[in-house]
Amino acid sequence: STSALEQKIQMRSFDLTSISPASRANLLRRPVLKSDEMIAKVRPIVDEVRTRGDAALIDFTAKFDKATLSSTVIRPPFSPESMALKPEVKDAIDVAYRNVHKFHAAQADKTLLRVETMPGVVCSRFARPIARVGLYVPGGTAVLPSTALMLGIPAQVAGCKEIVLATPPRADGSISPEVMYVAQLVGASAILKAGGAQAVAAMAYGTDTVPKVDKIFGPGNQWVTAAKMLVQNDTDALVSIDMPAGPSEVLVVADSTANPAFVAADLLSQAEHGPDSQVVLVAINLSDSHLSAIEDQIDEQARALPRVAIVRESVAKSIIVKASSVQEALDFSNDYAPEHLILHLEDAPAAVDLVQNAGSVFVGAFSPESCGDYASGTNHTLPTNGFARQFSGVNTQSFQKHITSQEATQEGLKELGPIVVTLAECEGLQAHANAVSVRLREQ
Ligand code: HSO
Ligand code: ZN
Repeated sequence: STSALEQKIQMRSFDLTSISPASRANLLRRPVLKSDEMIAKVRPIVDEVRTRGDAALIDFTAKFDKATLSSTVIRPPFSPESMALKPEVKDAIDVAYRNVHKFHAAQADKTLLRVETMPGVVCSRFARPIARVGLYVPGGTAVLPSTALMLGIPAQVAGCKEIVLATPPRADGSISPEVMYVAQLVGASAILKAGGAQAVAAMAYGTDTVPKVDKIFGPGNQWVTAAKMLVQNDTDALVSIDMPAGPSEVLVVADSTANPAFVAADLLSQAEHGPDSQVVLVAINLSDSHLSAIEDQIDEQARALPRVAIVRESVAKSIIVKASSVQEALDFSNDYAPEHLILHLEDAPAAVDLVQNAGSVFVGAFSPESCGDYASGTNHTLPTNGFARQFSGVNTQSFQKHITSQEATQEGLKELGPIVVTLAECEGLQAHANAVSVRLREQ
C-alpha cells in the first residue's frame, strides 16, 4: 500500500450518461449537517451569555480563544497602530473596497414604488435600513478581512446605524490589523472581540457593553451557524439571520476549450478553504487525455500548496461528473445549486442563460472565483448546501427592509369600501366592515 504522500491527489469520476437516477441523486447531496445535535451543544453557551453577559463572554474567550480580556468591545476611533498595514496590503484593500462599494451602492433600493391600484387608491413601497446589524467575521485557520469588507460595505451603503463587527481575538487579545482597518473603512460602530456561539449570543441579546442587534450576518463554523439558528427562533431575541451557512463549494463546468491549469487552480482555490469544502468538476465531452491533463494539474498544483493537507481531504471527497452536452451539464449544476459556478466554456456567456440555481457565476476563462472572493465587486457571502435554490447571496437589500403604505381619497374609498365590507362580512369580521361603513356614512 502507498502512503498518503505518494497517493495521487484526485477526485472520483462518474458518468451522467450511464448513471442510475439514484446515484445521480446521491451526487447532488452534501454531507448532512447534524443541526439538532449542534443546537443542543450551543444552547448552554448561548444561555450563559444571555444571563451572565460580559462576564460569560470573557470566560468563553479565555477558554476557546486563549485570550485574557478586560473588556470585549472596542469603539472608534481605532488607534493607528492597531490598523498598521504594509502599503501594498492597504492599497489592495482600498481597491477592493472601491469595487465592492461601487457594485453594492448600485444595489441600494432608493426608489419609491407608487401604484394607483384603483382611482383614488395609491399603494406605495419604500426601503429603510435595518438599524442595528451584527457582522460575524470568522477567525480560525485564516484571517478574513475580505469577509469584513463583504458584510461591512452593504451595511454601510444601506445606512445601518449600528454596525457591530464580531471576530475572535488572537491569543494576545488583539484583532488583526487588516480586520481593524476594514472595520474603520466600513464605519463599524463597535468591534466585539469574541467568536463562536458566544459572539452570536452577545449580539442577539446584547450585554452591558455589546449592543443588541436586529440581524446577524456572516459565515462561520458549525458552532456559529447553530447559534444563529437558535437565536433566530427565540422570540425574546427578536433577531433574524442572513441565511443558513454550510461548507463552501464550487462547481466548475469545462468543455474541450478549457485550460487544464486554470480548471485545476479554480477547483483547488475552493478546496483549500477546509476539509469539508465541496468541489465538483462537470466535464463536457472531454477526451481522456484532456481529463488526465486536468487531473495531473490538480495533483501537481495541490502538492505545491501550503494547505496541501486540507486539500487532500477535500479533494478526496470531491467528484468529476462527465456530461455529454452543455444542457446536460447545466441541468446537473442547477440540480446541485452550487454556491459558486465557474464556466470554462467556448461560449460561456451563452451558458449563463441556462443557469437557474447558483450563488454567483464566473463567466469564462479569465474570471476566477478568487476575483469575486476578494475584489471584483460581487459579494462572497453566498448560499451553500443547495440553498441557492431559494436564497440570494448577501447584498445591499439584505440590510434593508421594505415598508408599504397606502393613501385613499374619500372618492377612492367610495369605490373600494363596499368591496371591503363584502369581504369582511364574508369572513364574519363585523368590526372590519364597520371601519369602512362608518366612513362611507360620513359622505
Ligand atoms: N470562497 C469563500 C470566500 C473567501 N475566499 C474568503 C477567500 N477568502 C466563500 O465563498
Ligand atoms: Zn474563497
